[in-house]
This record gives sequence, structure tokens and C-alpha cells, in this order.
Amino acid sequence: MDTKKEFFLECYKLGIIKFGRFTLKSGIESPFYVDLRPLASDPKILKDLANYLLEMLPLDNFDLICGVPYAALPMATAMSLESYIPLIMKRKEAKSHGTKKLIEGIFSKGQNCLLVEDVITSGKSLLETIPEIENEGISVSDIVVVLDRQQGGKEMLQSKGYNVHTLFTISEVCDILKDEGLLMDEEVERINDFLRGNVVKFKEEKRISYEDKLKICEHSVAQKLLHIAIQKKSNLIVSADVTTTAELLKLVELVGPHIVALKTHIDIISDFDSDQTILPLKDLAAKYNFLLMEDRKFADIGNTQELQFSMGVFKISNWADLVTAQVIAGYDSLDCFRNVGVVAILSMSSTGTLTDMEYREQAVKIAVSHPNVFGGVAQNKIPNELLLFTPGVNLADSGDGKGQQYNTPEYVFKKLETDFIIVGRGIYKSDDVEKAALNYKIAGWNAYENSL
Ligand code: 5BU
Repeated sequence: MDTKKEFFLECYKLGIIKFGRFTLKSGIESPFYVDLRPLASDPKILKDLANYLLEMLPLDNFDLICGVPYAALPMATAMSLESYIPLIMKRKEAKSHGTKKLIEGIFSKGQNCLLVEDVITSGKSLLETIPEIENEGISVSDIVVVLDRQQGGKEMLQSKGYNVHTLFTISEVCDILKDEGLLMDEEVERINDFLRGNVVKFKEEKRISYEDKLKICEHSVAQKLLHIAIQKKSNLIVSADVTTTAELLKLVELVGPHIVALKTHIDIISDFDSDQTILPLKDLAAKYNFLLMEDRKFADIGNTQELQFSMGVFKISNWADLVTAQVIAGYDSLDCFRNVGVVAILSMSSTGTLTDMEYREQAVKIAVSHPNVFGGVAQNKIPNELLLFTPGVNLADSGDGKGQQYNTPEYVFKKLETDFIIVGRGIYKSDDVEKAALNYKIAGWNAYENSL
């Protein structure tokens, strides 16, 4: 094995190139991602790298060395130490006080400086850096780069009269990795496609089926829901946001055969009565084989939630199979939900919701680690070990004028890989409630199957 190849493989072990699917700053999707900063953490590699780079260069031409911040700074320093060519440093931004200098170190006008860069892509950032050095009266004739991503940067700079020396190109690196069995043909093809300037096609990741979910979602309520979904060929949850017991029971008679769960806001039922409301509801749940999901969105300290869950008028703990809860009060606040499954609110469907990415990340951490939680309500993908419930689903409308935002079943299955759709007004406000429920059931099931 030649030594340059061996050297690259040593570098590769530090994790400087990753293959997969990455979104670049430009928004373009790339099949690989390069970050050479880890090289500086291995002194032997950094020293060898400096020597490899120096070997390629007409060293007598240079009075100074300068690295483009930040990744190339340690590389330029190491090259200076190995070659005794003095180092200057370029700031990323001029100091806001004092000398306002952009270039630090000892230099004089007319000197020629070797510029060091870790990776060259389009060459645009180098083109911005060079004048900042030239403005100090220093000339730049040569640029040395560790890895050329082969996206036109080298050619562009050469056309402007700069000599660009590159240690590795991405094609060369792919060949080495392919030889070593570290890269599959398919990946190499994708990379070549990308380098040719084509939009790269990644295999659409497939969502996992309800059968596979059964293997990873162990909570008993998750198991029950998944079994019902498979049995009834339905992923529909109807949100029964009606306000009297009679309306509620009438609605359930119509939608019961088509749903996996009925979602209630039990506190909007004006004539609530445990015997009149809950007993018949439980009978219907047994008759049509669906679960009862109380969308209480608990959001208090554990002690208060415990009381809200089991006491008061509604005694939710007596009848709900699953409840929704915020995780805002922290992990321990969820301990009180015994003998019930908890679906954590991870993000909301309404305009201006505060559930930004940072919140969601923290919320997901609690949800996956708490044994009472088996699912999440969200408008985004969540880890496979949780079941995803998505409200804000409507086939006819895109919003309700009060902040609600709707998507279609097709969209939420394909894009969010949801497991269950929650539909309220799309069904209970329909002229033909039963037909609407059946339509949503079919649309949801087709969307699920299409997303597999
Ligand atoms: P709709 O009529 O389909 O818009 O009803 C949606 C239901 O889902 C309603 O009961 C809401 O309280 C519930 N919901 C929601 O719409 N969006 C969310 O982010 C959450 C719950 Br959490």
C-alpha cells in the first residue's frame, strides 16, 4: 500500500468524512460530509499532514504561511514549525477596537504568502480571504488545500491566476475507501452523480409497519392500539369535541366501527354525569373495540396532576385508557399516571406555537425515557419507539381561522411518518358523519400503506 493511501486511511479513522444524507449550508443535499478539524487533535497525523502538504510545494517561493480560519489554523501552524516559514494569522473579523488589524504577526509589504485551506468546494470563501491578505501589501500566488470536493473551486481559482495544490480529491478518497470495502458501489455512484452536478436521489426511507411497531413499542396501551389498528385496518382517532352527552353518544354510534380510539375533551360536556356519560361510552368502546383517549393535556406539578387525574367530577383515571400530558413540568411530573398510557405533547398544530426545535428535543428526551409514556402528539417525526399521533388533519380545509393548521392524511403519513391521525370537525361537523368517518378511515389507511 502506498504511504499516501495509508496516511489517508489513518485520517479517515478520525471521522473526517461521513457518508449518508446531509443538507449543506446552501440547502443542497449531499451524499457526504467533510470536517477536517479532528485532524488537529492527533499530533502525529497533524505533523505528517504538514509534511505531505509541504512536499507538494515550491517552498522557496514563500516568505509567510497563513491558514484560513479556523480549521486550517493548526495545519498552517504545523507547516510553519516543520518548514521554518514564518506564520501570520488572519482574523475572521477585524478587531472592533485598537488597531482593527485583520492580519496578525510580523510581515512586510511585498512578501509572498502561502495560503492553507482545509477543504475547497466552490472556492468562494477563499476568493473573499485572498484580497484581505493582499490589502496588506502581501502577495498570494499559491494555495494549498487538504481536500478538494471537486465542485469547481480549484478550477475557478486557477482561472484567476492562483496555483492551487490539493492533497486529496473526493474521487481519490472514494476509490481508496471502495478498495478497502469501506464504501459500497451504490454510495460511490451517488457521490459521482453529486459531483457531476446532479440532484442526488436518496432512497426514500420507509416508515415501519404497525406489525414492526408491535415489536418495539412495549407499553400495553401501545400494544392494544396497534392490534386494533391492524384488526380494523384503521388509524383513525375521532376527536369528539361535542358538548352534550347525547351528541357524544350519537357520534360514537356512527364512528365507533371505524376508529381505533375516541378522543375526548371531557370538560366540555355540559351535562357530564359519570353514569349517564361514561358508562354508555365504555359500553360502546367495548362493543366497537376502540380505546378512550382523554385529551386533558395535563400541565402541572405531579401532585396536582395526580388529583386532576383521579379526583374531581371527571375521575379520568376510572375510565380513560390513555391521556395526553404536557412534559413542561419535567420527568417526575409524569409518574402519577398509573394504569394508563400517556401520550406526551411534543409539538402543536397551531400557528405561533412555542414548541420550537429546542423544546421538542427536550420533550422527546423525557417522552422516550419515561415508562408511562408510549407516544407523542406532534407535527414532526419522532423516534420509532414512540407512537405518533397527529391532529390538525382535514381533507377539505387548510385552517379554521382560529389558528388551527391542517394537513392531509397523505402528507402526515408520508412526511411525518405518523401512526394515528386525529380528526375532529372534518368528521363530526359533516352532514353525513358516518360516511365522513369511513372516508377518513380509508384515506388514513391508504396513506399508511402508501408510506410503507
Ligand atoms: P379539529 O376539529 O380536527 O381541528 O380538532 C383537532 C383536535 O385535536 C382538537 O380536539 C384539539 O384540541 C386537538 N389538538 C390539535 O388540534 N392540535 C394540537 O397540536 C393538539 C391537539 Br396537542
